[in-house]
Amino acid sequence: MSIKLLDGSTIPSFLEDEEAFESWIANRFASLDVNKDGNLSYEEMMPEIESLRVLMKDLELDAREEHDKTNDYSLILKKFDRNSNGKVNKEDFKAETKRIMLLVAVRLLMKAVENEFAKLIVFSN
Ligand SMILES: [Ca+2]
Ligand SMILES: [Ca+2]
Repeated sequence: MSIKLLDGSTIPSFLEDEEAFESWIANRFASLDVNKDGNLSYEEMMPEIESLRVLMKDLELDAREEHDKTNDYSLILKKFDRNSNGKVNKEDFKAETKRIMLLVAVRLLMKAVENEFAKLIVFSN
């Protein structure tokens, strides 16, 4: 399942379904953990970071300019690696993914509301 396929209203129910979320996280983690040591190195995190960057940019969650790309990567990585030991374990991964998905859900709902307002403005003119 891709985060991009979810809309603002399906994300919260998905997060509440602990079993579905847990197994989705486990699959995602396993596919990123190339050397199967149970931790994600910064290198192994790269595909995930890249897709998160794109997603956050799409949703205008990050106002930083393109030239700040390296900074973006390390900022996102730092948030995942909560105890700063250079590795992201499954609990770190789960907690931060959940946080980001909630952020995305809120942003999608805000966008939906903005679109509704835009329609009202068009109709009233
Ligand atoms: Ca690994
Ligand atoms: Ca860590």
